Amino acid sequence: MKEAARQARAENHLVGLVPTMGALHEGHLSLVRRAKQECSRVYASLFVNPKQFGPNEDFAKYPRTFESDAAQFAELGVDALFAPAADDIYPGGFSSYVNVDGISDRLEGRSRPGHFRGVATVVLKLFEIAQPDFAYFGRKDAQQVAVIQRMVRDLNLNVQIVVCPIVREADGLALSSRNAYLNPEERRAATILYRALQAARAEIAAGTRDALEIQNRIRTVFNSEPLARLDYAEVVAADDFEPVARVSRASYVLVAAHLGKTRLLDNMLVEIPEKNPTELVCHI
Ligand code: PAJ
Repeated sequence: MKEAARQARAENHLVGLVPTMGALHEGHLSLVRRAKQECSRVYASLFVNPKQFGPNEDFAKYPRTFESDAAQFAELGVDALFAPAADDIYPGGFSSYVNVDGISDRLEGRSRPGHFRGVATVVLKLFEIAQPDFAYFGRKDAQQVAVIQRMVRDLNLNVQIVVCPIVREADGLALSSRNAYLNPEERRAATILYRALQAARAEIAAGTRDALEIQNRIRTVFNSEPLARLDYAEVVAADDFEPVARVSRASYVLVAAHLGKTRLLDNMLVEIPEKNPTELVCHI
């Protein structure tokens, strides 16, 4: 991979990298398509990163579908697939980590201690190995994007982060490799995350700016679905993930919920247009 990256740079290619853990779905593929539009060389990585899973999480049972993933990447014109073994990424004695303090400690980081340290560490390694000009990430994992953007800024990395929209099923459920864990009843109930965000959008469209009111609206929607257990509903600033009392700058409305044993995430980006700052724009 390093040799390919060196050659691409020598040939003045614009290199795009799409990091994944495989078990591909349209969300992943949308990142590859975007990269193909913007870059003359596109690399994908496929690595189920043990360091971002907690001891009681789903590392062992995380879906692994290498053959079909590799075929899908090839079909979309990915120039090289980097799929290292865990020992190659973390050889014996590995002891260097990236901690993005603050952002990493809240929300997902609180539910999953060490998760973002594992993400930031592997993503920095992938950047070093593949030397991309652009790296593509989904807004689906908004806090992950904020952690990586902060790392890029703080460590002066020579890569531009491209954030891509959330790809959803026809009924609104955000695509996720973990949706495969849902049984049919849970799958039906899982649209509650999307429906709660729609209710939050309606609340904002009606003029609500108070974070507590938006959160309460989401809680009420969740109360109508006994199969779902809300983990958190939060309104945070988009750049530093600090909670906001009112939506007065670019913010995320974030939800995390359990459907049986499966934990799902979703979010809505709320932007304040410069021209008309009173008309907030919500992206679900
Ligand atoms: P993974 O969960 O495989 O996701 C890879 C990329 O696909 C991430 O940028 C994620 O945000 C994006 N993605 C997932 N579902 C999406 C959807 N419905 N719409 C749009 N994009 C979506 O995220 C990881 O892997 C890992 O943490 C990784 C960054 C590879 C580091 O190990």
